[in-house]
Amino acid sequence: MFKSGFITIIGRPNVGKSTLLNYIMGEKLSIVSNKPQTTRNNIQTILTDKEYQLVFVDTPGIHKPRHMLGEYMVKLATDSFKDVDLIIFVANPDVEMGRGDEYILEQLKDINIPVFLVLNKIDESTGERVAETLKNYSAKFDFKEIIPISAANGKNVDKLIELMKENMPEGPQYYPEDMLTDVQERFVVGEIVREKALRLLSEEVPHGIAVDIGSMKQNDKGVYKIEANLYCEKDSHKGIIIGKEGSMLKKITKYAAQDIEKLLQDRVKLKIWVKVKKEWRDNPFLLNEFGYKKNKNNN
Ligand SMILES: Nc1nc2c(ncn2[C@@H]2O[C@H](COP(=O)(O)OP(=O)(O)OP(=O)(O)O)[C@@H](O)[C@H]2O)c(=O)[nH]1
Ligand SMILES: [Mg+2]
Repeated sequence: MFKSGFITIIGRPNVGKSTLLNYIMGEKLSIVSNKPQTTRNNIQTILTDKEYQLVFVDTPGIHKPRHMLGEYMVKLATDSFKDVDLIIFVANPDVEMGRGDEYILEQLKDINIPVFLVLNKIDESTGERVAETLKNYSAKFDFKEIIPISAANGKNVDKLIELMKENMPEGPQYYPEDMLTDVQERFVVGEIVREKALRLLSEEVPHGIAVDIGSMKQNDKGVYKIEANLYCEKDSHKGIIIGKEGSMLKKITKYAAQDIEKLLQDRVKLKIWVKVKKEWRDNPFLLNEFGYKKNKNNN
């Protein structure tokens, strides 16, 4: 009997949803940073073996939006609850349960889908803290399973996958067995550039960044020539992103090219153009341009 199903991974920003997804897949398909609101699109990944196909959805962290981009992100995450077989709610035992978590749990009460509570980052926490958080959350919601894990070192992740499988209905193989994700290479390349910017820049600068891949072509020698446009919101931000004598942009380009080479398994020549688009995060036309599209994602 073949089992399959859709599993969404939700939670507040920065709890480690994308790290967990990458660990499960054994491959880096979703970008990760220590800044909240790293993930902006729903990213589907597919894990297939002889008996199961699990289709995961990594979602943006649910937060109180302050601009149209944030509204779009939160809507993607909350829409992901609807057509799934299992919901993985990720929380951090070292962060107090807040209004954000209660808001999410309220929404989950109305739908009849099993929910697992995954307490992540236990490598950074204490047994008491985990036990206490577990108690606080259980008082608010009837979770089907509660699993403390570390997505960073993989502790208990195998157990989590087993429990996921147990909760899958009988079903078809939705996707070909060698398909890992529904997002295109070009999208992942843009995300890698954005990840390096997120990691290297600070304060409000990285949150106002969008990346669009202008062109990506492989020449006769197998080298990928990639041109990326990196958009920011202010002239002052552009200066920071380029840095003194171009030093920051050089770093972003170097680290991004290294990761893109790993992804494409070939040499990469990356050129990044920094451009200013004032307040794009509140501009419906530009949001659409940058791929934050209603009804359609990741293309
Ligand atoms: N120590 C520790 N750090 C972790 C663990 N899981 C994730 N992190 C770190 O937590 C930070 C956030 O991780 P992400 O995977 O980007 O979190 P996210 O929930 O996807 O965040 P958003 O996309 O912003 O909603 C990164 O710096 C990760 O390296 C863990 O198990 N242990
Ligand atoms: Mg994420």
